[in-house]
Amino acid sequence: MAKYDTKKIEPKWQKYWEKNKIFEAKDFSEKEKFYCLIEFPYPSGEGLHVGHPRSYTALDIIARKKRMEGFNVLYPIGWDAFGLPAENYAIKTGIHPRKATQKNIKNFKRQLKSLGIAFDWSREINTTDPEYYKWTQWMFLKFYEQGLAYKKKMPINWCVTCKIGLANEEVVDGRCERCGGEVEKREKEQWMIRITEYAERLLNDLDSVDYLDKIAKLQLDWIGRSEGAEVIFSLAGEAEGEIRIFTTRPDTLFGATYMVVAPEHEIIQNMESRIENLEEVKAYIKKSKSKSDLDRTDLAKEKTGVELRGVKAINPVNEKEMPIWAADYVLPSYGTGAIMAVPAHDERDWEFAKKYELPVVEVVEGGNIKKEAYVGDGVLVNSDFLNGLIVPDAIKTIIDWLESHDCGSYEVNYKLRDWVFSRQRYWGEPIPIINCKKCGHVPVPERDLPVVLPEVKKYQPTDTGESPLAAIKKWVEVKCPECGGKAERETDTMPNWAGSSWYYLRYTDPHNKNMFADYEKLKYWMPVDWYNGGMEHTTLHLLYSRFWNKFLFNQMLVPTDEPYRKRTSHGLILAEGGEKMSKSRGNVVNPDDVVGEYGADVFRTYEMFMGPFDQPVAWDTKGIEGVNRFLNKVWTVFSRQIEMIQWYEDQGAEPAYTPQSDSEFRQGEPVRAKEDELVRELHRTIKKVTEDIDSMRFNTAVAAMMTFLNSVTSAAEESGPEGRVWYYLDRDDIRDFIKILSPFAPHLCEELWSMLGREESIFETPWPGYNPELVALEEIELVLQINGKVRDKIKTPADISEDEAKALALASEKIQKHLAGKKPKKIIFVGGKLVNIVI
Ligand code: ANZ
Ligand code: ZN
Repeated sequence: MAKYDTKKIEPKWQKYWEKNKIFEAKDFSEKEKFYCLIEFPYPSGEGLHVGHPRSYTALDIIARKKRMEGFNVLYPIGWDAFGLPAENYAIKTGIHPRKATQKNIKNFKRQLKSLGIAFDWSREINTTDPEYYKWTQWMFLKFYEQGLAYKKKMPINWCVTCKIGLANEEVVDGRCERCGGEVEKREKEQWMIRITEYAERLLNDLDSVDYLDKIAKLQLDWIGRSEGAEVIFSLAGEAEGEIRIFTTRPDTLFGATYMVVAPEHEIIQNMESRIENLEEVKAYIKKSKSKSDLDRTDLAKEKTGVELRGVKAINPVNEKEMPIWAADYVLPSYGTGAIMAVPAHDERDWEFAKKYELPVVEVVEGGNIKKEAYVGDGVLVNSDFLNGLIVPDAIKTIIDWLESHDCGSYEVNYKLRDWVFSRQRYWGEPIPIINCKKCGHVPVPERDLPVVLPEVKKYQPTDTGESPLAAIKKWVEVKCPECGGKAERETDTMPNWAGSSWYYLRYTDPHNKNMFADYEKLKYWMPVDWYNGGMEHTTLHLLYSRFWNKFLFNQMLVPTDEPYRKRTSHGLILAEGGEKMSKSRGNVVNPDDVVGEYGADVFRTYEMFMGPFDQPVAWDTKGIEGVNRFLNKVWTVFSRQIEMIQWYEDQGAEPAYTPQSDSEFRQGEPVRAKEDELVRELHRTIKKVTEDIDSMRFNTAVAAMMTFLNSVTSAAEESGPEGRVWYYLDRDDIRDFIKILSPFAPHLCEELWSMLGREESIFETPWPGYNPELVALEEIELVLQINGKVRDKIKTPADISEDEAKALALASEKIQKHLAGKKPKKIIFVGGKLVNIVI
């Protein structure tokens, strides 16, 4: 018998699959399509992380099974290759990000191929390829044409020491990730994309897709829809102007005792001449600049603020004058950037009022506002015409009142903000706009796309906050496409999220030179049937790409409103012991080492076996040893059985039968010994693996196959004299078992398959069915007790009914003996387990 040699088997089948194009998807095939997608990786210099293959193997298993079930499967791969690490590496070494990226891709590709993942490599894409980002730019211009891309002053993170703008991920605990220096907010004109216009649709259409509950909920929370009212407060005395606030609790208007505006609010600038303590206010504004939004709104953090002395607002319901404060717990970017404070019924307002000794007026009964804010429901008090109403009714009444008095209206608010689409960086798609003094922002004409990233000498962002592109005069200075006059290119580049917002479309037609994808191909392939990715991408990437697709759908450029029919997520892989895997901790497991030691099939199967797929799980060397033993045993048992079958066939014996004893064997009329039990177990295993794959319970699928293999070997051990090899499964049974294992351990199974004398790839053959009768016939040992003491055990079908089980129990001789004529008081049945007779 040949040895299980992964170093020989695995490359052999990888080459075979590639040469025979087994995993290439066919456009417009008659078969039903199935589009499987994983989040394409960023090709980092560190190479593949063991976390990547968890997602890729899972969908590989699904893709391979779907193919065997007769679908035309598309399972593509590509590279999301713009981004900071390559750029920072360039800043350090001077090596062009393109070069570094190419090298990293080469390494990733080698690693992925060594894992035997059934990607359709003919559709490989790369977001940094000008042929690709030409279309990213083209789509940006569509947004611009439709008024969804606009420029606006926005705060950016500015490192005071490095004098450069930082991406959010470069700000760690409010400090610059590179130098540890102070980071402040600076205003800069940025390109924005109006995703908020789609907020309602992004929310409502969650009903039409099949996302894991926790994923849908995160999307929902991120969009953050709130219903309430906008209320207008005029300023007291001579002061011109008003303060608009958003509240979800307009019913508490009579309990509002002061106003709070964000330190960034324009009212402060407008009122400068009236504010008596302007110095103090300005000092406060400066201090709050360095805080993150999270720090500002955290309930646990101490609230701070400063009163704007000299200006007051008027409460429209009772004409009372209210002080106005600036405090950073009010964010400039939510609602209107200002609130009415109702300390009796809002926790943050309550704390703030206590600290600064502001009045607290109860307007909803039910709590103890001396001790804490009462946020619950109840009956309105101290509220004039609202008195006696319960909260929901009071909300309706007050909104009517506000609307009829022209000082407010019903309002829906979203947490979702417009998408900041500018980066002052080099390694991204140039924004295809030309800025002309006369004509304003002029789109680069379509025929001039792509706007290719020029070569630069220095990748460092400039100390004016502009992208390094701004320093390349030759590239920046162009003629205005409209008036022909002197103009300048936009030097901002797009964020990392741009290219990944539409890549799933490009896979349907990756080599198209005339369009981002042919509409007919999109119609055939879209939507993606199953998309798996990390929980960390649930809010940004998932939302951006849904939005992007919806926009293209509106433009009639894509055929479906939603890009992904189904979305699932995998848990993280942690280091042995449960810590996060990281270079600095020195606990990173390198996939190359695992493949080198155990082979790809063990690696893949282990990653599926290590724990529930959607949960975080720690790497465990013992666990991988267990899987290694399992696959080695599969090899030993089945290659031996196949050899045996071959031997019997060569003898002219009927291969479907197994000799029960030496004498039978000699007579040439063997009887198959354990057929019923083993075959039944095989069918149960097929059913379980089939269902488990569909619901991503890969770990229990592997466990079931392990159990089955144990049954096969123990059946062999129980029979026949020592040293003899018996077989209990016929060719068809072996074939079926190899098939259900094949998506997990494709190389090993393909090898066993070829040993069975089959010419085609196992992945071109149908997925095995199971015989429902055999599955239903499962037998269990039913425990029979009297007063909780075990008195007998009998074999019954697993699905035995309560009545039948009770009857059988009472019929048992041993039970009868112990009952000794006594009448049972009660008989308890636990389905599939036991009958307990109480006397
Ligand atoms: C008065 C009030 C009384 C409020 C009350 C709550 C309870 P959600 O549900 O998250 O939309 N708010 C409004 N704009 C804000 C901003 N820019 N920064 C910080 N807080 C802001 O929350 C809406 C509530 O959050 C609003 O309703 C407002 O406080 C506050 F008994 O207004 B409420
Ligand atoms: Zn012009």
